[in-house]
Amino acid sequence: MSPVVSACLITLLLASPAARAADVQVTDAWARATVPGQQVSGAYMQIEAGADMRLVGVASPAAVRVEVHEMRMDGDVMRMRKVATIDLPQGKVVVLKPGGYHIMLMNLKKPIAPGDIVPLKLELESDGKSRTLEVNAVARAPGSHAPAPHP
Ligand SMILES: [Cu+2]
Repeated sequence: MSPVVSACLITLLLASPAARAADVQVTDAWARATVPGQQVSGAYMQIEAGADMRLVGVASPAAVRVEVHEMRMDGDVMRMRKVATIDLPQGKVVVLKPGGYHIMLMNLKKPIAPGDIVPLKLELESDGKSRTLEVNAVARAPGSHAPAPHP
């Protein structure tokens, strides 16, 4: 790896809220801040697992219900569906982002303001064993160019 690339990586890691548990690395975890009246939000992050595993669920004290969703283009139509699991292959960075996989926070207990911390508990499964990984997503302003969370 070139020194330039290494320096960039270090900068990225320092700039992102990172969580590590044994062999899983989560970076750039963020949630979308809400506008008044909004009951749902989305959370996003990058996950790199050091061994094959799966994300099988997410919980959060910020929402009554939390689901893992996927959005994808079906022809010209953007469709969303709930997924039971997301595969996290060893060494591959799996990106949860607006328009793709995301964590859907439903029936929010209170509004989310930019800068708020949204705690998330990821349920991971590998080799028949499950464990949880706690991640703090930092709320960002809702007015980004990314697609808004759907109800
Ligand atoms: Cu969704």
